[in-house]
Amino acid sequence: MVTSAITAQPDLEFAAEVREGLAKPQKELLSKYLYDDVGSALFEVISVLPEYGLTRADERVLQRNAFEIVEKLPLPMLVAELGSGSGKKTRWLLKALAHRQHTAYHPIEISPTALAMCKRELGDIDSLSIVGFEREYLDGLEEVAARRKKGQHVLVLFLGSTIGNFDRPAGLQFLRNIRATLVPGDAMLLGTDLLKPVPQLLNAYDDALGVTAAFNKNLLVRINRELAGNFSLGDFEHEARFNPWARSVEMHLRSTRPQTVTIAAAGISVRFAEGETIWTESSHKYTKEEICGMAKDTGFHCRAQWFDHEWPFAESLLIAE
Ligand code: AVJ
Repeated sequence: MVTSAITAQPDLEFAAEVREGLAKPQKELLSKYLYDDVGSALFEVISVLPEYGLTRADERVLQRNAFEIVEKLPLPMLVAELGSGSGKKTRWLLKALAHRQHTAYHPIEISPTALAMCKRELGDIDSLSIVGFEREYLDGLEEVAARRKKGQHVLVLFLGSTIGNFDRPAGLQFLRNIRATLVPGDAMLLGTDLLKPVPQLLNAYDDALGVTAAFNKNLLVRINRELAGNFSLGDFEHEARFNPWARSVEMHLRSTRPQTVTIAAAGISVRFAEGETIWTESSHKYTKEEICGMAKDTGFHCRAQWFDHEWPFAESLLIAE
């Protein structure tokens, strides 16, 4: 049956990527796998923790400057959001935009749960139609771009510093790929977390309540459940580190003793030395000048930037050249 083939596929891919990542000298698991239903719910909790100011800063900048941002956009336009999440922070911008033009909003998300949540959160805004795409970012963006009518521009929203999960070269490549789906005059609003003192960054990724630790360890729980693994949670601890060369905060899971873990559905047994880590996520931090440089290198120019000063964060409006 077709449906079983489709649902079987993601598991095979997950298994293959786990097998590959755990065979590397620095063991690694891809951060996109942190976001199952439990992981997404834990991230929602992280976003209200006092130590983690990022999400609130993003929302504040959008809320405070929504009308000014909209004034600088080339209307009429279609909106595509990459990784809509709950849709909460997008609300202000969409309200301001829908005030000016009837707006078609297309959230793009691989998680159907997140898509449904976003539709529920934003469904009440007047003059806004929501059509979501359950796709990878670039595939979804191509579909949205194909829907544009004559004279209509596309606005890509890439908020929440999601770009920070890419290392710098991959982030640039991603911006180039987005640019390739756009035409001159199209726009992207890019949210990025800015560099700040290291102790503040480390607290943000290692909170007192242990929510980030749970978010990180959930990846092992997920492997146990979905791939028949036997990770013993008590034998791994959460660690946040600042990498000064990459200018990123890295999350790791550290094995507290020598041990062997079996993951049946991936067909592997993996040895861990005491103290050895699995690298699960990187969150890169930027300067405001660097973002405009990245824009320039990828076929955009920086039209304007808005900042939060309580938790240094930037919203940059990039226009395709
Ligand atoms: C949602 C990717 C922006 O990197 O700060 C939060 C995820 N990880 N705490 C980030 C996250 C640990 C977050 N992003």
